Amino acid sequence: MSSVNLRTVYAFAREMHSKNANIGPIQYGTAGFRTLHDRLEYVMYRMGLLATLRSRSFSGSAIGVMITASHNPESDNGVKLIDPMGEMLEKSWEDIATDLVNVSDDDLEAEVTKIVKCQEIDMNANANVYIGWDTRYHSPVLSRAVMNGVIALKGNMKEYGIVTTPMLHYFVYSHNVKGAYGVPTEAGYINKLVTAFKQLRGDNYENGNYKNHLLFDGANGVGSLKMLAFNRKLEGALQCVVCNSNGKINYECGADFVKTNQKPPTGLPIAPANTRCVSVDGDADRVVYFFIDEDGKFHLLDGDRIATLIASYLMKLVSECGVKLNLGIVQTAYANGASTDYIKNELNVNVACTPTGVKHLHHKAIEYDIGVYFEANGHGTVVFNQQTKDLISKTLNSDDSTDDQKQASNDLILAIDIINETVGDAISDMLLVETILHSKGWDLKDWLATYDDLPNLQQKVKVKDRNVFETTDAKRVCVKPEGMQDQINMLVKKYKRGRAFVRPSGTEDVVRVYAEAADAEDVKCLAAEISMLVYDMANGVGERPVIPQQKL
Ligand code: 16G
Ligand code: MG
Repeated sequence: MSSVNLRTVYAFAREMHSKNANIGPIQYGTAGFRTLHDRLEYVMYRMGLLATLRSRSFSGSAIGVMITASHNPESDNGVKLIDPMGEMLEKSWEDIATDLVNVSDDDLEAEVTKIVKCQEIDMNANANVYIGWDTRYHSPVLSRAVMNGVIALKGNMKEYGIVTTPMLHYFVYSHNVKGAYGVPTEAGYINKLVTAFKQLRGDNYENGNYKNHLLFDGANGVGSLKMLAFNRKLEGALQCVVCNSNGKINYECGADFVKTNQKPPTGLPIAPANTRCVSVDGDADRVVYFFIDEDGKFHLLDGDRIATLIASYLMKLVSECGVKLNLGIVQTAYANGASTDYIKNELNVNVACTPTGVKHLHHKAIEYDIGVYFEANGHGTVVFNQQTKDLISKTLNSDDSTDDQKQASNDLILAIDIINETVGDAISDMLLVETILHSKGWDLKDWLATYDDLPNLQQKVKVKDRNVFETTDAKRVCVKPEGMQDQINMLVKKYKRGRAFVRPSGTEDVVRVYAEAADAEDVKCLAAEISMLVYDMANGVGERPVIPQQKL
């Protein structure tokens, strides 16, 4: 098998990154491998091997390895692989990754040989692996293990050090398309986004109710460091005050905390009522907005809101350009029912629903000329196909276009430059939202007034085996255990505008329950009733959920 000696793979594994024989199997989940940091060294080493093989299978296109546990607590870490076009690892290779991680050290060499054979990999081909990590203190050690995996298979690597997950996606893609998307460096990335942002903003940084000031909750993660770097380039075009930049990652702060608890993070300075605030997660691929009004009430503007705001802005520009394009919004079952109604009835836009997990949304979104996809948790972006980009450029450069059409197409091209099309990107999404609010002259109250969210709740139920639950129809219908869906339907029917579903989590050992209804008290009861059902149908562990007192 050519110049690469696979004995090294085994020797490195045994001497440096050995797998404890007692460790149980783990799975490449919704967003890669994720668990306690001290159980991950052998996983990282093997992902270094796998990324090298994957790169060779593409004749040397760069493959990314991102070391992060995203919004999880500080003690966790994880790893996600990035495919050549900046997308998440293809499904068939997720299974290969799972198998590679679960073999013993002694079987590792044979498993690598098997992959090379089955995938017909030319071991003389070039291999390039791009490595990045978040701010967790154990990330540098784990990155060494990834690098040793690359070295064992004689690949080349580039360390990007501490970067956001979406930055690494951008670097991989920009490199592989030979700079056509942007310069694959941190400076190149910041420059691309900031240049477009400043041009769209013009010289007036304020407009109507839009004020040039916001608080940025960086989740004590990499997002806060990078936002400081953005600030240096923005030079006041956006007055963004970076908070939560050096405490425990995701601890009582960040987008996941804010969305799940429906309350503000700790660590923000006292600010006047209605101050615009934004929270990102630990690796800065999710973003949500929020504010506290003059009565002290907390208001959240989540991924559903961001999707509708972006879609309405892009539709307006497309129509001003005078071109016909098929724009669609992609959501998951977690999208608030009110947002789906608003998209269908007010925006008159196509809306699709896919299973949870960004890759599912991304794949659906690329079916549209312009696909806007967001999970309610704030993870999402916009994708444009090549014909769309060509059509917009043609409008800009055509002598037949009016000045208004040229202006709109110019704005669209700049908006596309702000967007990181490879994956959800908190900072890029935020710059786009700021651009839109600025152009509309809106504060967060104006944005909130577009529609009223239905009260909703998410709960977790611990059961003996979460895999007894099986779902279909984008996770909205439970097909196992038998009879479960009929009982959910009966409970949901009792409540005005009731909707609920259950699904096993892809990242935690729990079953998730989602409920919404017209009334906030009703939603608590519906969620509790469904949680009780889950508990009873599947041997719940710990305390049985109870129905709130007032409804008994
Ligand atoms: C991961 C996914 C996120 C999804 C979440 C669901 C990526 C990059 N991240 O964080 O999209 O919403 O898992 O978690 O795909 P759950 O299965 O535990 O509910
Ligand atoms: Mg994340």
